[in-house]
Amino acid sequence: MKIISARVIVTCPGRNFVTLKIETDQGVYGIGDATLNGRELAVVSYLEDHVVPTLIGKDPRRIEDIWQYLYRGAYWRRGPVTMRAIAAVDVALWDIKAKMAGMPLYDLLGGRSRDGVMVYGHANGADLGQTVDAVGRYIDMGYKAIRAQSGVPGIAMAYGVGRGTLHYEPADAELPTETVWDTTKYLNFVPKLFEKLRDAYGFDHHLLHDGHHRLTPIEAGRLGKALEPYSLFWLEDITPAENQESFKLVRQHTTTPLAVGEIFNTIWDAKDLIQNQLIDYIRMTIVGSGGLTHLRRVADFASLYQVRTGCHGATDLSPVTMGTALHFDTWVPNFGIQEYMRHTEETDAVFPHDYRFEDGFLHVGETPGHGVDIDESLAARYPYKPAYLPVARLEDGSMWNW
Ligand code: CS2
Ligand code: MG
Repeated sequence: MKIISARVIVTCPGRNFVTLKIETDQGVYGIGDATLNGRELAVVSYLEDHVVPTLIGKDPRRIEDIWQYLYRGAYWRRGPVTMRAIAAVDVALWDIKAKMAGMPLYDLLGGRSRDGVMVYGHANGADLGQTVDAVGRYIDMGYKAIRAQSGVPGIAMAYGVGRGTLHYEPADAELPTETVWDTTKYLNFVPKLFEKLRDAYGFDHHLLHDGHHRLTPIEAGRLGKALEPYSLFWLEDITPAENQESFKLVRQHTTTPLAVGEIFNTIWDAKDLIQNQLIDYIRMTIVGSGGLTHLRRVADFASLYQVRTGCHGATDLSPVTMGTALHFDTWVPNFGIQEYMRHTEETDAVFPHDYRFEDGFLHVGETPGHGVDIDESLAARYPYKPAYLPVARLEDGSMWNW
């Protein structure tokens, strides 16, 4: 069996997506997601100029060997661009293998560990009242778990407050939007938000919050401690994680569960956090971490330390990643939760899929493969449109973390 073509498809049904389509001499094809929000074209070039030429003629059944070839063969290892390109190839090959086996991907991985995948949605509002109402809407939609992000008094564009109610797309301009951040205002506000939410809805639903890399470790410990009365499911990205050891400082001060990893791209970014049990959930994703081949290694390693999965699932991860992640989530023994930021109808039309939401859970279909396709003629109607993530500065103008 041979790979006869590998094509990169860029489409922008409301936001940019990069998809790799691998075709074989047996007439079976697979697709993989390679989207890197704000840096899409870097991955397009990495794939088209440096990966695709090496794939033609290779046996698509040799998934592990091709993964090792692309990882070790690049010489320059790791990084978000490299690992997304590898992920796109890896997922397309797993899609092909499952199609050839006539199995939904979860079956090929080892079968079901659960009937459905618990997901969390994104409730947000410009102020505390609107956010409380938004959480109520998600409860009415049947969600068991809801992330709450709110505008913060005195902060013009707080993280996670989107345009509209169901969809949140942070990449909002042809050059990065400059936002202003103030940690004191944020720290004074967030405990009030969760006190209000628990007063309004009680403790029967999981509540989550994303700190989005904004705090120092001691500030993170302070917030985690202040939120303990409200029993969060997790506090995410509460401090930058390049220095994995800094989470020891956070852990010393709080029992609020910690989640991190959406910007990680190999196990090396998370190894110390996991083996020292400095986190409770690992957020690494299929698209961001070199595909299924690498992410299941991360999950197995995490299971040794009772760390569970909590895959990132924002709108800028395509339905191909969501579909593949759901097969992974359906199989993985140490599953925690799956983020589910809904895609727009335009996006869902470009990427027809068989997964479905029901009563707070997502369910994979039984289609052989990962159950997601791409409508190339529809995709062609949405040309690439440059869009960048915002940047953040402190009130004195210093660069900060968005
Ligand atoms: C966020 C994302 O979903 C999340 O947890 O951190 O919205 C993140 O900001 C985007 O994926 C960045 O493109
Ligand atoms: Mg996040």
